Amino acid sequence: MSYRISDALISEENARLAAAQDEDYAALGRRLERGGVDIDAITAKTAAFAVAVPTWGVGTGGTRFARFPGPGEPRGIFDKLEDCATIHQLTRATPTCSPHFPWDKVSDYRELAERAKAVGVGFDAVNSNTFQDQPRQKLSYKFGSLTHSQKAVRDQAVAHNLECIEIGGKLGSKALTVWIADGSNFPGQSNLNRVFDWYLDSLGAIYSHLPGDWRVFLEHKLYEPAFYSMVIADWGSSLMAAQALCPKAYCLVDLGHHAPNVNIEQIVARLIRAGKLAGFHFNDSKYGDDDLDAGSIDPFRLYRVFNELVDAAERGAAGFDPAYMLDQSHNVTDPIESLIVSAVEVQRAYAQALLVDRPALEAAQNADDVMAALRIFKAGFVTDVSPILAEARRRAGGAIDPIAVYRASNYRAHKANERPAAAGSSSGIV
Ligand code: RM4
Ligand code: MN
Ligand code: MN
Repeated sequence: MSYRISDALISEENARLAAAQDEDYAALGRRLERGGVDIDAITAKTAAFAVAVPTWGVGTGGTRFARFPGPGEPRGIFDKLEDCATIHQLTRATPTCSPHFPWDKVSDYRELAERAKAVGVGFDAVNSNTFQDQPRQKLSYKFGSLTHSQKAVRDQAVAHNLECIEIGGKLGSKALTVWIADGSNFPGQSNLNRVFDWYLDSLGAIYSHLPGDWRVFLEHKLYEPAFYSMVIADWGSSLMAAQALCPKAYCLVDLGHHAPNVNIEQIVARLIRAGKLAGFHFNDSKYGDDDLDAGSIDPFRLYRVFNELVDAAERGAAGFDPAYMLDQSHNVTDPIESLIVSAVEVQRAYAQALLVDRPALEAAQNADDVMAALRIFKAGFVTDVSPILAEARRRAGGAIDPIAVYRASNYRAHKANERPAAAGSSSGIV
């Protein structure tokens, strides 16, 4: 029997923190009430907000130079499910995980679906992987996959995506996320126009096999691994493709996939306007696709993104139904702790954005009162909503302080015993 944190431990730890939590929640409630905001309404909305955990995020990541695995690493998807379930048990914010194939490949998907159900997690979007060659793979993706110059390679990449849809169907997923590493490292290496045609062709083939209630999420990325030109480098290319493929194709925004200083919230606003926002891969970064923990570097940016999301939800923007996922690489922290904290930070940005007084903001905008607008806009960000987040967790049976419970449980030490380390270490993203 593998170790699971007991609900009794959560209750015990919650009892220890209950008096302080009650006091903080009541104080914040009184403060918000002065501005006409009902704290319980915000707590209920926050509790309903969920973000999916990436299955590849529960293992220690790495860089091009090295990977330093920690104790009790998951050895496969069944172990990963347990870790994902633990994150949800404590945060009550991550009811689903987003699997990656072939990394999470198994021989029996019914068994996988049953195990997921038994531990209490569902499946979000399925991610295909044509950015690496797999053992015994017939044709190489070294020079591209869905946009390779050879049709046979493109067909192989399409077939892999179709397999992902088939697997996802067995797991209860409703979306396929396609991120390709295709691009060129040198000018002249490929025809910038032709590769886009091939992308549309390949995606069209995938799209024609998409079940009626599925969506396909196109993920763009500015650079890496191609350093001169990525085929789907930006939201413009992504939107052109999504509009050409229509109507179940949407554009996914990974926060780390843009040029430095780019106004991501404006991209989000435009995609919402086009009815083409698929959702997010949340993470944070200082320089590039750093895949750091959400909210760890620039929480204000995350807040600004959520401001657009809350704005869209409150005005009932047509076709607005984003999927929220984390996509991070945990190289120096315990991945479970990073994912717990990141899920909480995403929820925090949401709760804070809910506090913006939108009618007052609009009035200040219309009156050209710039300073008033800025202050109203930032009011949510400068509010410490921690008591709301803790209350949302407590009411749902989670932990007031999830990291404290996780550490008190010695979960990692238990797993180190149960999961003997695999020999050797490799570099790379996972
Ligand atoms: C990529 C991209 C994809 C993710 C892989 C692991 O940079 O963000 O979403 O699946 O990394
Ligand atoms: Mn991503
Ligand atoms: Mn990435």
